Amino acid sequence: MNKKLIALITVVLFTFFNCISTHVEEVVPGKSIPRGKAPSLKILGVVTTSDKWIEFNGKPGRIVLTAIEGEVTDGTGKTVKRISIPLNEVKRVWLRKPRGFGSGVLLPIVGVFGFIAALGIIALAAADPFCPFIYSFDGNAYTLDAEPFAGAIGPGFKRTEWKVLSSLAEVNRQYRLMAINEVDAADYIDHLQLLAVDHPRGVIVVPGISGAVHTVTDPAAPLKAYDPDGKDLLPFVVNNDEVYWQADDEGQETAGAVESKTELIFEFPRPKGAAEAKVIFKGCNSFWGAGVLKRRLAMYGKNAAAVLEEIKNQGPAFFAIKDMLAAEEALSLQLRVETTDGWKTMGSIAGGSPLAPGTLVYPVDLSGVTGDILRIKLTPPAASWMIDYIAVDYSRDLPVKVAALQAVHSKLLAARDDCYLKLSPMGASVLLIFNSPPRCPGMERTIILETGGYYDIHPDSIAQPRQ
Ligand SMILES: [Ca+2]
Ligand SMILES: [Ca+2]
Repeated sequence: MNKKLIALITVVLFTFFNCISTHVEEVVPGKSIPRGKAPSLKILGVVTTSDKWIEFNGKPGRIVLTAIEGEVTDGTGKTVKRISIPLNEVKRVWLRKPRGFGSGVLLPIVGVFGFIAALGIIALAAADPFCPFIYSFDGNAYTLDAEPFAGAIGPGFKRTEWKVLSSLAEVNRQYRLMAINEVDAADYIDHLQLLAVDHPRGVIVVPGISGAVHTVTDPAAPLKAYDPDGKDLLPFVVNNDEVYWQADDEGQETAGAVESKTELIFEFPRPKGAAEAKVIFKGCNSFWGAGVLKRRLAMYGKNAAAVLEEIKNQGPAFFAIKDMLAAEEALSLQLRVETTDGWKTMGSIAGGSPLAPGTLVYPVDLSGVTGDILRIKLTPPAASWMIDYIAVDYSRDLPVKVAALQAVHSKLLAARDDCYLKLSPMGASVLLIFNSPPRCPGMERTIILETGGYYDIHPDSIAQPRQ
């Protein structure tokens, strides 16, 4: 029986389940991904060490001896130029990872140590506690589009996230998602719905950290952005282009370097009298950041299983880990604004998966700010965060029409009621289908994924501490 058929049977089965109290329903697992087996990969593009994005829009790239070779067209699809990039000049890669359904799945893999290491990141991503993977169907292929609940290890860390699904397309008046557990953990999804936002053309729709739908009409780039050494961060953060700021690679493999904080300052223009602003931020945890939790848990050695149980039951270990994550800003960053009374924390910026990072809006109160410059400070643990884009918008939110879409045949996901869809073991998947409402005439549509849940890590998946 193929995986697609199993998934379809699964969604049909959901219609027969009703939830009265806390309740978990197993999902029929699809075909498991063999552990340790390297997937077949095609290289879609690279970011070079000089932070130049090169897309292989001709034939995909491949490794030839010590370089990546690929084809680049001039945009008309006719003129093809072969490009060879030495491996030591490659910073990140985008890969295509074929799967057993659709015509293939695009999986962006963001690496930090060049291509050889990036290949290893496939295994690293599969081993780290980030899940579930949400794939969007665009009519031809399923593309990885979201990876919610990063760091939500246990019900005490359960949270809801919002993310624009950029790869989702309406096909035959429907939207289709595939949720897959691709790691050695159990995913618990409480609710999942789509917000179909019809909005004026040319306006960018971005969700807020708590699910408010914001419009961005006039984003202002930072005038200056710098680290404690005065390094200019503007080339990294001005454009939303997959070119990320990240602390220098050297020494990242040591735990101390991962957790030592740096200080980043961003200066924006402030219109006279502006009392509030929308900070637009796209960033995520790096792969090193993704491994922080796992390394922490691995330090418990043989007691890791007991500690995981304590986290699950919200015992002392739960609060210790929670406090540690907050103090180290491991999974969320304090958003500080310079006021007449000094730096004040005005919000908390969410981290997340490096595989499918999202953009969020953070409204900030500027009533304590004077002058024509707005200064924002972030203090990320240096090696465990990546920042693609930061901007500020002072416009008022425009009226939009929001329709909440429930998955057909999946009652478990309809409400936040502690009735969970459980994706386990590794390889379990479910196809989710949503009917598309008619569009408002003359308007554009943006689809936002809203989903809440958590996951459990299997004690066996925690590696022994590094010596
Ligand atoms: Ca539910
Ligand atoms: Ca960028």
